[in-house]
Amino acid sequence: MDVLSTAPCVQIRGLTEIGSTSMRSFPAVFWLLLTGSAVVWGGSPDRPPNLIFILADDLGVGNVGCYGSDRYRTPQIDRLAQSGLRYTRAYTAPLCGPSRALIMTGRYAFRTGATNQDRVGQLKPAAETMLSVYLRQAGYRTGAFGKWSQFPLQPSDWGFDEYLRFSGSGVYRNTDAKGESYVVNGESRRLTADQYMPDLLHERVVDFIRRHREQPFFVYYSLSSVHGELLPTPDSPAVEPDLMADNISYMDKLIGKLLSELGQQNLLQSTLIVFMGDNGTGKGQADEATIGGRRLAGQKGTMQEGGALVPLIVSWPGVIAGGGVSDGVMDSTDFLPTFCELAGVTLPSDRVIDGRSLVAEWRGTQAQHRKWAFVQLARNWYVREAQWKLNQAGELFDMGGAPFAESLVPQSADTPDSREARQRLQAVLDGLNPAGGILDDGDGSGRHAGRKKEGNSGD
Ligand SMILES: [Ca+2]
Repeated sequence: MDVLSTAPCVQIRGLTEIGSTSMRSFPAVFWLLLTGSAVVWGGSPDRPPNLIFILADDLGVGNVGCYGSDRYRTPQIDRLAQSGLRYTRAYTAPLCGPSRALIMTGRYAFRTGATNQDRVGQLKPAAETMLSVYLRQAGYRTGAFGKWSQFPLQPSDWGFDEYLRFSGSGVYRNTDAKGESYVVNGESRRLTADQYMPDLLHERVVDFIRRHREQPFFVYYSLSSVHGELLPTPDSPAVEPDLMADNISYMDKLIGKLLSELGQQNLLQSTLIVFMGDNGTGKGQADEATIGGRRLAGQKGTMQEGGALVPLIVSWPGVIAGGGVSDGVMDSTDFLPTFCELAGVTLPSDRVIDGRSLVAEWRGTQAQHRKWAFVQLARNWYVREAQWKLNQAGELFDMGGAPFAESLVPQSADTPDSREARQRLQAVLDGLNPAGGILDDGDGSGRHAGRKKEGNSGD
């Protein structure tokens, strides 16, 4: 993993230089945050930060410049990383729906039942509460823009004040059947021939931010990019476009436009931006998403690093120090308690929240907020430490060669270190007890419920 830590970032002017520079005085801010003697949130007194959660689709670490991608260039995302903190051990579920359920509920799949794509579609607001509900209760205006799959109902049923959603995944133009229409706050609209969904989403997000800039707001910006089927972007050459590279570049450009907008609105100091991938690079793209000439082990949908390891960058100039790289393990259940802490929301006591808040790590008061991440898809799961991984079958892997190689360590070959790790991680799994929770009833692929295909659960 060291390779991800040392991957060269494109050096571009940090975001802290845009807008106010008064928040360069970190110690004072930290002290106030630490002592609680005054509520100061990144330069805006008496107000929690705005939260913008940008979720890219099927974008793995090998697709991002500052993670060392050989082939792809992402100068704006790199710039975001330079302004904040980049994680090299961020984990989530290796498929879209289960991954998004972790983010939104803060709870592991064996508790919510979201073990496969179809089952995510059966989540119920009466049983599970999304992050958006807690934030709205805390006074946030909440907006969801983009992909809503594989969640059921509409974003408005889950605590979002406003939304624009399309059907399925990877919608770009109306030439694709799934792109013929989209829904805005319950109203179906036609996507016209001259409209490009990524631009439409960007415009909608900017409009939402402009209208709610005086309040704390939460934007769940769920991109089309870069889920297939990929189409040429407005910037693609007419002849022989490189669809993956072009789509990554266009996504990157739009993120740059959003950062510029926030700078112009003087909102960078009062806004936490999270950029994350929802799972690893897809199978058809994984061979080209190399880092230092090497392909990751596995890809989207697998229980290897290429499935659940994702790019994660957080930026909040004035609070999170710029240019940092965290090798601390985290998983995507951590966002809910993190955002709740920032919003001043007490976590519910009637259910287990698996995530752990990242806020202390960001403030620099705690080096590492958790020692392990838990990853599940269908009936497979593992717990992952920095050096080791133990799965549901009791197989221990030495992850020293991750994300490119994972070495099975047979019990007969145990060293004192591996024996300790085996016991330590087994104790974590025993404590979680996934087998005692809601068991996956799907076909084992993580896509379908029932023993055979049930509807079109997307990909
Ligand atoms: Ca995905």
